[in-house]
Amino acid sequence: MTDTLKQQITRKCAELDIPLAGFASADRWEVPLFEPWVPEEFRPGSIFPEVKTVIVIGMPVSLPIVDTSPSIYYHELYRTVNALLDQNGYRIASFLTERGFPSVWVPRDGYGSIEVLKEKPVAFFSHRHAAYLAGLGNFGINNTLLTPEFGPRVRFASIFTEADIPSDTILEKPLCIRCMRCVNACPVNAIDGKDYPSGLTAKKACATRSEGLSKRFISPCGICIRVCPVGRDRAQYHREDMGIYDEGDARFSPYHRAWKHVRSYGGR
Ligand code: B12
Repeated sequence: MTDTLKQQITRKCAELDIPLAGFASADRWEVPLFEPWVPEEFRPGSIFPEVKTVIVIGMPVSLPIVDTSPSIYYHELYRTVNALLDQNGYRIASFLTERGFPSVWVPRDGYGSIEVLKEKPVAFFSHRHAAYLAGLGNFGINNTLLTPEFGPRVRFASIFTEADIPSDTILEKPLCIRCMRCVNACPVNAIDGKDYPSGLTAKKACATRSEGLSKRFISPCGICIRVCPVGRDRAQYHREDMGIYDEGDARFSPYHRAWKHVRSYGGR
């Protein structure tokens, strides 16, 4: 039996070491699932009118490196994962286009600089909403998309394709346990503690912090994704005990020493 296109794409993702891939019909953006919903001009059909399906790929940021953030170490990881996401998104779009299904990738971010974001903290397409509609996870109080595999420690890119591919099931059961660790840990009090989407991140405060860190070569911040207890990556890296973030907990002093060491080099 020949593979379906969905199976071929899933296999291609496995070959590219992409652990998460989900599929959402572009029609899913047309039925608001909560308010405020994605404004019309930000939907796939407004950006690439031929689109039938959005494929979302997710690549993790490794927990032990995120644990050192803000640091040059997380900064380098962020840049590396970003480059891989964009290259892989481009490759999958080319793979489909060559097989007769015109496709384009959407870069993982899509903004020129943090100065631009401070004026207008919005990109032309939201990967978090795409990942949600493609069944990869659901929103946490920290305003990111939490996944069963990596909690919020995963970055996304999307592919718009003319191919009509069956959608994945949206994950209804909330993953966020409302522990409020992200709210309490945010150094600029940007997270208000309400459930998404009524809860909002103070985008300007968050972007301004990121700007400061960027001047020191240690952006982005990442603290709200670091302290999230959700995600199987915690067990994978043996970091399930959240006492690790209590700097006074002597059981974890080797970790605290390691973070202090890493943070002391490579940035300002
Ligand atoms: C701009 C941006 C930022 C800004 C603003 C953050 C914010 N809260 O929006 C800053 C620099 C502060 C930032 C910070 C971070 N970011 Co950021 N960021 C983005 C970016 C580039 C665009 C987001 C966007 O504009 N989406 C489009 C709009 C339509 O969506 P929206 O803002 O959610 O709008 C909704 C509501 O506001 C509402 N709405 C109501 N009224 C109106 C009016 C208008 C005009 C609009 C447009 C919308 C709107 O409608 C929308 C639908 O519900 C995305 C990449 C991308 N292109 O998706 C990454 C992204 C969201 N960031 C990401 C991450 C990880 C972070 C950080 C953790 C830093 C880090 N990298 O370590 C922090 C987390 C901050 C937080 N807790 O929210 C990841 C999230 C991954 C995940 N698992 O969810 C993304 C998806 C990047 C990626 N490719 O993976 N980010």
